[in-house]
Amino acid sequence: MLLLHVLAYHAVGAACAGLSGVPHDTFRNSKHGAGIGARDDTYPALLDATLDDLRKGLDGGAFSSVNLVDAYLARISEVNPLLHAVTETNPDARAIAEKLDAERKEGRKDLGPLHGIPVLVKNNIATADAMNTTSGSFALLGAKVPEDSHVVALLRKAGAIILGKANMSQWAGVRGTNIPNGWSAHGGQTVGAYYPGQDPLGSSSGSAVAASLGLTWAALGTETAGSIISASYVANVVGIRPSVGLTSRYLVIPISERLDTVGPMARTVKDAAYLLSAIAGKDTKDAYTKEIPFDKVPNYVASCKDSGLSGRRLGVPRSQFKNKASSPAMVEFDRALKTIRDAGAEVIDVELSGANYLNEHAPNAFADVLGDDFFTNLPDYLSKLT
Ligand SMILES: *[C@@H]1O[C@H](CO)[C@@H](O)[C@H](O)[C@H]1NC(C)=O
Ligand SMILES: CC(=O)N[C@H]1CO[C@H](CO)[C@@H](O)[C@@H]1O
Repeated sequence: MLLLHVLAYHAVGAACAGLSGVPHDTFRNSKHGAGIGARDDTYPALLDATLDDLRKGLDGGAFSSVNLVDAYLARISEVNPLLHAVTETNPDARAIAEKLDAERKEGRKDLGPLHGIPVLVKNNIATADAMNTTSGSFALLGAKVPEDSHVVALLRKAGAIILGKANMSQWAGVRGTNIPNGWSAHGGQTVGAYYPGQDPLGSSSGSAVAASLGLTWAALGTETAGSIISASYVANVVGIRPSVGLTSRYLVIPISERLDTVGPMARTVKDAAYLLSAIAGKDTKDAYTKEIPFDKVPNYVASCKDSGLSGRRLGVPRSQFKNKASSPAMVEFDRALKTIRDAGAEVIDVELSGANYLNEHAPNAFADVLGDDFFTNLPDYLSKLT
């Protein structure tokens, strides 16, 4: 735990207390996880707060969604000049939070699972609000979308507050073959929070750094080839790459319809599962979602229990990462496999014969598919702009 992870800890309750009178510096110097005042001691730092913690605080009246939005925005403005994880914040976030607070106060029984919870989304996921959706490019600054992307519409339906847009590698990494991870013209250079100048990988760089630092409860990223997974592992957060078509790509700035997918990035597996449950499902505007083999989205959260891995079988395609054999990450990888085995799963080595064949006989096939799809999928997105 380095640099910003130890610089400033905001207990949720303390941060909220801070915004209702306690001076900012008081909680800034508070110990990791500690709160200020009796009612705050039961809440962890924003950095560690899970959905269950936040819901408990909101339902119990210890703090409001307005308090949460204020606390997260304060934290974003504190670290963003250094890390550039967030490109824009939502000028309407507070007003939305007020409305959701009022609904909660009415004691309504039909509140969504994310009611009043702030979420950041990657800047290629369209929001039909005051914010821009640019994929990091000035070419799209000021462009208007006809409506929310399907995943954002689902988040709003679940009660989430779209807090802002997370920075990313411009055009999700296809601006050029040799540009820095996490850099975009519109958002600047995202930097990882673990040591000065840390490469955040990408392209969902801002989503990962923001989730890891508690600038938001959790964030959405997108992945074509590694953009959720790699940004997540260097930020020490949980990233899930859903099967293509499990989450709709409608009004998500594309690279390739055959590979793109929208997924959750959060600090715990269970929180990633909550977010995935909120955004998965069929959408008439993304034909790939027709292939989802079930009508009702499974309860991913219910699988987050100690016995969740027992009886499962996982394949490890070792020949695919031969060139990583000497990486220190492999030591941790094998340690993780042991943890997974200890949790009751069977772990076997597998060969991905199709991938091996492609590597050997058509090493450019992957880039060709991306390039071809980008040429048709991007104009299709642009044609929807109003
Ligand atoms: C969106 O971009 C426009 C510039 O075209 C800018 O004026 C506006 O402030 C941006 N929106 C947000 C929320 O930053
Ligand atoms: C919200 C915010 O802090 N946005 C910043 C993101 O990064 C760009 C470029 O570095 C700044 O100009 C924005 O102010």
